[in-house]
Amino acid sequence: MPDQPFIARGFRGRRLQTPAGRLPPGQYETRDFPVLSAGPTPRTPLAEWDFAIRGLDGRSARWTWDELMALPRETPTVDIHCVTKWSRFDTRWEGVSVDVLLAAAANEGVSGGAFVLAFCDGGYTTNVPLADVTGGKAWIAFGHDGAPLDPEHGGPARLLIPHLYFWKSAKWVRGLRLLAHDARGFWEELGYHDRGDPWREQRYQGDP
Ligand SMILES: Nc1nc2c(c(=O)[nH]1)N[C@H]1C(S)=C(S)[C@@H](COP(=O)(O)O)O[C@H]1N2
Ligand SMILES: [Mo]
Repeated sequence: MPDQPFIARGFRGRRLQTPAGRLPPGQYETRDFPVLSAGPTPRTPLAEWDFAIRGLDGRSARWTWDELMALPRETPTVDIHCVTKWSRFDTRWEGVSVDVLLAAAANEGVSGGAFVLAFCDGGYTTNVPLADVTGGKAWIAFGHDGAPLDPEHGGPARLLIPHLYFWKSAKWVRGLRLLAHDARGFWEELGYHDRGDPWREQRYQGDP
């Protein structure tokens, strides 16, 4: 008979020693990587996959998968915070900075306003201020923990905006629509916050 009759995957049976000051209010640390998806996992062949930045006037910049792979990459290690209250520390990603894509789009004359709506395979959307995806704070991530990003976690590519609640990190992302005015995405329409800063506990519409 085994020492321990039953251990759920990832269950550790003790409280983690979470360093003070690293957890946003109301969060707890986990070492699991839960999957939270509002629908089935879409499977788009890479040959059909592209990423687009759509400007205000209808123009857009577009990258095939191979073109995205040819861009300079970064390997951020970041803490992530889900609005359902779990946080994971030191998650390791590989991706292209959104700054790189926006600069290339601007070179092609694709411009927008102060807001962004991310769109995805499967129809998910989420809105963020432009300032939250510029200045080295957001990536189109296609690697996690040294391996290609698992489809459950948004592969082939997801948005990664670690300083906001994780619902803003749109899985299976296919592009960013640049907007002059904020337009709510999937969870925001259902009452979640337009910005979602975990340090200010911006969980729901009406939170500060
Ligand atoms: N396309 C898409 N992206 C999504 C979601 C989703 O349902 N569909 N869920 C969001 C939510 S609520 C969270 S917490 C994270 C979960 O990412 P994970 O499944 O990799 O943990 O993805 C976010 N991005
Ligand atoms: Mo979430």
